[in-house]
Amino acid sequence: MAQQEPEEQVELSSSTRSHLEAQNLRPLWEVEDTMGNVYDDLEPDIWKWEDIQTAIDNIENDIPIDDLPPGFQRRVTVPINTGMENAISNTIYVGVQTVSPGENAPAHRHGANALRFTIDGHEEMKTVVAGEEFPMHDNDLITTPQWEWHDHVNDSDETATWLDVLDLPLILDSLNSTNVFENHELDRQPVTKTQGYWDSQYGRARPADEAKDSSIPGPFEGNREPTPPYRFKWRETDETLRQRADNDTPDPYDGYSMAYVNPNTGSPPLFPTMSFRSQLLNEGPTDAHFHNATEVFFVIEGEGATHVDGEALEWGERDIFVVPPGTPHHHEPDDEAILLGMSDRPVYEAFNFYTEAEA
Ligand code: 1HN
Repeated sequence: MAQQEPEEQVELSSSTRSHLEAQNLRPLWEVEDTMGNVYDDLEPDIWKWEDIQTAIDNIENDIPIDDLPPGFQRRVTVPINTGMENAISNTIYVGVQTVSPGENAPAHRHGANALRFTIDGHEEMKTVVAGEEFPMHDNDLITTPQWEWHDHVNDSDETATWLDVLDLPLILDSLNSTNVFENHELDRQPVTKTQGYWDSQYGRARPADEAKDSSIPGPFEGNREPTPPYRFKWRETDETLRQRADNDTPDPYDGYSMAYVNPNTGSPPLFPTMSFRSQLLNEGPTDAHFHNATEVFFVIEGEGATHVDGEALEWGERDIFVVPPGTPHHHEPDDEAILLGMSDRPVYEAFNFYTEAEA
């Protein structure tokens, strides 16, 4: 990813820097150089939204996107696990990105899978993926599959914020490989599709003549079905959660839980490397279990605690926390809560290594 060396170090103010350090947060352009190491002492950990918000506001005030190292203009604050120096886990990376009104995070593409989970969205905040502008509304989840061009354009009058999730540490650290990366020749990739195009290919109604867009690469021999560019609108996901809560029995460990499916297959996982769920918890504490997969959570709504290995991670809306592999854990919502659950379970499943048990 760090193909181009920064020409000069961007300077954060000393107050921004000391706040970041105190809160275990780092700017993306400074963690890139430390990628490529695997860490064995992942800790249960939580980042409170209030601290993340201060960090992203400080960074936004200090640095316009255009001042960032050429080739990687993304204003992102990265939660750093106390046992690590570059990410929240050895497989899943999360960061919180902002784009100010009128700004554009320039187009590039890479081998890592990515998605955006919108925190502060707007109809005029668009992530452009594979030729289509996807409006980012609050809690919408939008995929940026491997090797698809993507840029982020804020035509609204408000700062937009979202969670970036990538399988970057799996590729760079755990596999010690490279994230093949390319900048687009233009800051803004040409918009070649109308809004809703990718949904017409992979949504509920599809081309009857199988004339699916051929620009999605693969599957190559041995590869999983590729994930298409796709926007999961929150109002639809939220509705499905409510339907489950009204009609179904909750899972003992995860409450009422909806898997984001790969629209190409209609089944989870969303990416070959990462699986995503929205989980509604409203029936008291869940049962404790443990598994060898790593889980990262973002709190969509509500308050509560997740007990990990005897430690209570107390969370509120928009907090981010991590449950390390093999640690017994259970959730305890105060009342009703909705979590975005992210897991590297598909990596284990690919090799028949996945295990879980009641704690
Ligand atoms: C990336 O491409 C984005 O496109 C955000 O917005 C964060 C972190 C590491 C590597 C690539 C983006 C990223 C990233």
